[in-house]
Amino acid sequence: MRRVLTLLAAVALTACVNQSRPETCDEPSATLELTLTAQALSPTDPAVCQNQEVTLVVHSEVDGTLHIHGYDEAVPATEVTDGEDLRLEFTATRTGQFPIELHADAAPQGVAVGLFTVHDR
Ligand SMILES: [Cu+2]
Repeated sequence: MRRVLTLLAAVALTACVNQSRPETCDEPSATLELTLTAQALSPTDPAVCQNQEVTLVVHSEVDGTLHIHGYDEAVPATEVTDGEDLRLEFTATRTGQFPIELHADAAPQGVAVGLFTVHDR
């Protein structure tokens, strides 16, 4: 009985991980729309799949600099301006999870506002 329960738990866990994969994983490109405030990114956990051509459209409500730790080669630190949209286009070659950080002009110390995930294919 215990064995059956363990198996069920394992199946549930796998289903959970699969659900977190973006539905657009098989498509060559992915466009994500995000809203940025001084405290948070929304949604906070943008995710794509490896080798997709990614476009991040960031509607900013704050002045500052945005960057993705560990993805600096593909996405250099970029200025954001309150009321303007920032468009970042890059290829998601590296898999993993990368903190998205905002250095607001009003509070230059970095604040982690989200987590960018690149799933394995
Ligand atoms: Cu930083």
